[in-house]
Amino acid sequence: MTIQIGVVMGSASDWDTMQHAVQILQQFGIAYEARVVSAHRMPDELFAYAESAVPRGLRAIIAGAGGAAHLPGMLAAKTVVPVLGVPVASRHLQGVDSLYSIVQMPKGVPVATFAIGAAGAANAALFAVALLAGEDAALRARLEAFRAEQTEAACAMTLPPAG
Ligand code: RP5
Repeated sequence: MTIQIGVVMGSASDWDTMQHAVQILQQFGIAYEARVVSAHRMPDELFAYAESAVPRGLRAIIAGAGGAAHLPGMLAAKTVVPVLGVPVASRHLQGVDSLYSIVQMPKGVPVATFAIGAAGAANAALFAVALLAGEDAALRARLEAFRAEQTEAACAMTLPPAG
């Protein structure tokens, strides 16, 4: 099966967050790969990964990193495959540094940036599913069913008495 979505992260310590993206891809039966590609510790591998994305047929790359999070931007600099950036919560600045690093791409090289942490990772994967669903009616139906389930759950919510 051709890998459609790449999930990369700057460190194994990002996995707690990034596994939420992988869980969604698994749930929707998307062919994915997940690996560590550190921007500052393995820049040659980062370039090689980005340069291989088009020839390998990747449809999107979900890239998570924390701190001075160069990984998504540098991947985007080296490929036209859409890069979905996930800011990982950092030890000292709680991921605000990661968010700013990823979201503030200068004009011309975009990175689609998601929320800090697990919600961002899951949403990046759901966004990738939506991209693929544009050309896959069965996948689109599964995505619509997923959304309908959330609607049902929200409609069924009740609140406890006040006080
Ligand atoms: C970044 O530095 C990684 O994305 C990670 O979020 C952060 C800390 O990395 P480790 O020191 O845990 O390897 O490159």
